[in-house]
Amino acid sequence: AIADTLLAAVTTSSVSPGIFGPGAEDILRAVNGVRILACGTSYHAAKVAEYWMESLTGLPCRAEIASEYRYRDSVADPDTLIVTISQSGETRDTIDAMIQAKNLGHKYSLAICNVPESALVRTADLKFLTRAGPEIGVASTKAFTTQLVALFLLTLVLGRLRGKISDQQEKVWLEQLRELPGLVQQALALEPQIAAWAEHFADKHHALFLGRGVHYPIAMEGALKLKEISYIHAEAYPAGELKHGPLALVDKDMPVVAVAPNDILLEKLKSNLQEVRARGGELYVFADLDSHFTPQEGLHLLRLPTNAGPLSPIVHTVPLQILAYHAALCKGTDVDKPRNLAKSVTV
Ligand code: F1P
Repeated sequence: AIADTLLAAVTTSSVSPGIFGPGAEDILRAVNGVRILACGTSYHAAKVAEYWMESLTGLPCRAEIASEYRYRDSVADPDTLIVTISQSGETRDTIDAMIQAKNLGHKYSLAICNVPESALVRTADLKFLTRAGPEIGVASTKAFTTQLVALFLLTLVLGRLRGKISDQQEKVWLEQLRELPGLVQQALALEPQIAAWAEHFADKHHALFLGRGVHYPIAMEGALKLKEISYIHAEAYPAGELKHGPLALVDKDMPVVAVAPNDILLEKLKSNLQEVRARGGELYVFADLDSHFTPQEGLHLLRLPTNAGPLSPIVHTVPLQILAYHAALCKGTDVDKPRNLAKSVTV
């Protein structure tokens, strides 16, 4: 019953939260793939969805940077759903990428957006409003986590319409979605410890963020937040790529942040982290409550709640946002109005 209610809400309702627009359910039934276009933080949400979509719905899914896609002659499959994501709904690159997709032959578009009256929402065939409320600052934070929730719901609906997600499985995930605010609260409670970590970042010029699988885009988002508001240069790498280049940079002056949930990739990640330690890199690890780490010098560890399954990327986002915030406070930068950045990039 819960699953059916959700399905109805997100396919036919004109009331938030739901996917609405003419023929929404028929369109979602007809699509044979998903291509997601977005910029900045919203692009990182798209990258998370790429993992969710392919593993939970079986639909091919590709996330692309809208500012690149809009200028390229991509091959269009008309039945591939174009999903655009934007906090502001006014990002020129994202709007033009959606128009480009239509010109290339894509039949259907869906906008996931925080601002109902925005140009992006007006242009898309289907709309999914996140209604996170306005971001106070320039950097997108709560918009990102709600974009992820919307993308997870879209994944559930597409998976269910394709018979890939059972009623029972859907019930479990919906229950986990209901528990999400409590898990985020627990992550927020780590703020004092994260603030103490941030002091170690304030005098550094570079930081490296590592993650694997669906948490690699979360590492990307952590690096972007640190760059945007503290002006510390930060890069994110999938941890398995360390040995293909970035290991050359590791030394004691470049903190290495690891997104380390207790999932099937944890053991692989741990061996990547040992490679960092062996070269004198200081590790700042966000683990889950139920994962085992042997204490060692140079390994700073904080524990989030027990692993949240497919919703883990949402929980793991929060401490990275707090880390960037406190690093910025330590450096005295303006967290709400970072230099050179605009709230929405309309040109
Ligand atoms: C995209 C974005 C933000 C970033 C900054 C500049 O915005 O890159 O992710 O934090 O505000 O714009 P949007 O399309 O999600 O509104």
